[in-house]
Amino acid sequence: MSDIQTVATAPVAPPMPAPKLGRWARPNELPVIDFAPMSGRNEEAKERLAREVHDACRDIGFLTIVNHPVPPQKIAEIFRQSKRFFALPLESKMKAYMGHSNLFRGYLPMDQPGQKKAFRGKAIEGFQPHLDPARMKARKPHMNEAFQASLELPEDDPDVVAGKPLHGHNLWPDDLPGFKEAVLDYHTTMTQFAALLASVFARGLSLPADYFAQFYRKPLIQVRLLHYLSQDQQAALEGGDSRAHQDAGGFTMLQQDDVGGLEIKSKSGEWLIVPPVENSFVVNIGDSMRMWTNNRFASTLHRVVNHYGRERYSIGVFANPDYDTVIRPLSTCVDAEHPPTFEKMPSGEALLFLYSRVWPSLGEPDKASGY
Ligand SMILES: O=C(O)CCC(=O)C(=O)O
Ligand SMILES: [Fe+2]
Repeated sequence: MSDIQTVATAPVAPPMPAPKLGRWARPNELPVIDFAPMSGRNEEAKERLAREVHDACRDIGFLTIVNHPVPPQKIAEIFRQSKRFFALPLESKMKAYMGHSNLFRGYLPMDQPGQKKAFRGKAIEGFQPHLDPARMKARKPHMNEAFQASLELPEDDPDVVAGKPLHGHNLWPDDLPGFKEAVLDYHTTMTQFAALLASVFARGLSLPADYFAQFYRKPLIQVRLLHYLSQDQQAALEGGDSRAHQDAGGFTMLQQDDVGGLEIKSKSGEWLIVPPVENSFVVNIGDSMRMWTNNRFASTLHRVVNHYGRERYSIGVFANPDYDTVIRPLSTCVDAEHPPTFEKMPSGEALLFLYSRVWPSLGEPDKASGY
């Protein structure tokens, strides 16, 4: 008698394809755009710049910006503060643990996905398409930790009083003088830079320069400090690849140090390593802007693979619009050849659903409120 038993099994999803190593992008493969005209008075130069940015957003969804208005001292200072924070003992960092609030702010330790599922918000078709359950399950260890902060709102802020999701105060370590001030200062500076970028996107899309300002009045802009350990090549590749993603908000403004490791998926399917350029920002389009532009702008898949034998620090700023923003395809991006691909997306609820999926144990419902 055979001792092999047949057991009824559920259909098994095909295995994920093996991830491929990236290669350094060649100088002409990723656009480097000079923002100097934005601080001058030459309107023609500004229009040219807006067109250049538009084409880069359409063709690649990633660009490197030099001669931007963010002072180098502010960038040096936020990196310095980030290194101070991550150098704290785990116990001190855990005082600001993201699980202590339901606002998705504070400290996320290395590779500790939550277990409890408490989905909030609303699933939107076509938003964050990479997040299928099979991919979520196939995540491999990726050695990074993060600290996240957003607009600091007092208890008596009307939206906080009303219990509006994602509105409130940040979590801070209690033994790091100057950290809170530096993070909030960077948040303010980057909110201004976001407004400038949004005006350049608007011009490029044949809209009034202040068009997006109506959606960024009390925006859910996040500053995310990130710290990656170096892993051996295979582990770094598997961990990074299993977290390949498209950003969710309007756009992202990223500082990376000189280690390298950010990789973007090209149209031909290759992974291109984005070369660090001193004093630059890497800016990329997120899903919200892709949807605003009716899929004209690309929200490109990217990942971080650090196998360079050095720790890596980066600082992402995610330009999410106001919670109540309803995203509809822009009129200048719709015509007979490009019919609308969706009707409308409630931005806040879509973000809330995303956050409660990627950080599930932190998705506790808000206190009793109309939301
Ligand atoms: O660390 C980086 O360079 C990129 C991080 C990133 O893509 C993200 O946090 O969305
Ligand atoms: Fe990203």
